[in-house]
Amino acid sequence: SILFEVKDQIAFITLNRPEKLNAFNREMALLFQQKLDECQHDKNVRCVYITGAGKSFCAGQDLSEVVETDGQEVNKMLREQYNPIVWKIRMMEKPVVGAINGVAAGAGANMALACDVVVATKSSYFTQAFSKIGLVPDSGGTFILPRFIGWQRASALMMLADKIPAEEAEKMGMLYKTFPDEIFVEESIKIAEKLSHMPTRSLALIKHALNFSVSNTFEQQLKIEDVFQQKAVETHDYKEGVKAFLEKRVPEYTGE
Ligand code: LHQ
Repeated sequence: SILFEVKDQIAFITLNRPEKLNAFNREMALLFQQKLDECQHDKNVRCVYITGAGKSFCAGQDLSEVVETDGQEVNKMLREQYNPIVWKIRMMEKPVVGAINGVAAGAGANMALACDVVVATKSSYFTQAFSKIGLVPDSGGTFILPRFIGWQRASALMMLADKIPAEEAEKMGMLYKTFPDEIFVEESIKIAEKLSHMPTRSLALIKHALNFSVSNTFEQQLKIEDVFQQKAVETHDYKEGVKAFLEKRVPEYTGE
């Protein structure tokens, strides 16, 4: 249910249940986590690229498997399946590209939002599908979405469960860029390639500084910048970056 390949320091994770629009069953959720862990620990991986097989990104939970689910079971699902996925994406010390190649619904939409650089095909769309079936947005959606697009729009999207075309989502601030479908794979991989050659430690620190910024005061955040900048200047890539700049050449970053 998950395809995984590491190529030129990019880990490609493909959600692969296309007949179900890549909806999650337990196996897929656990495998996804395993692959995210592998990406975190493999020094050869300097960027993670997440996409869906076929014509969709992910339709959220496979609803055919939760017909009789009770509160306790849902609690187990969130603790063991969904929460760890978005947590691992946010904690990953490397950039994660969300390559949204079709519908992103429910937990699938909110996982997409958790990625560091989200790009989408023009024909894709997002839907906070939860309320349509009597549920609450999960997978971090109630945290991330209002911070991206503002309380009012988040509130409306979560209540109405409207389908938001990618270009509109881009204008709202839910994602970085959209590309025409024909050039999407090529263009989104270019972004992953660029990130995989950048100073990985710096990108990880940027990511964590942003993680902290959502709950810190300005004063606390200035301290975070101080501490993180100290870490950044001690990396090989910083030294290489400055040296290459002064020598007017292209830097060779190692991710260390
Ligand atoms: C699916 C699904 C799907 C199964 C399409 N499941 N089969 C947490 C805790 C506990 C419980 C529940 O969930 C969660 C987290 C969540 O993610 S809740 C939200 C779950 N997701 C949804 O509610 C979305 C349901 N799907 C849809 O609304 C539509 O399918 C979308 C808008 C995604 C796509 O619409 P269409 O492009 O018109 O495709 P379709 O509806 O015709 O779907 C194609 C097939 O895929 C179809 O099967 P079939 O046998 O008729 O070809 C669907 O039944 C199946 N499918 N999503 N989530």
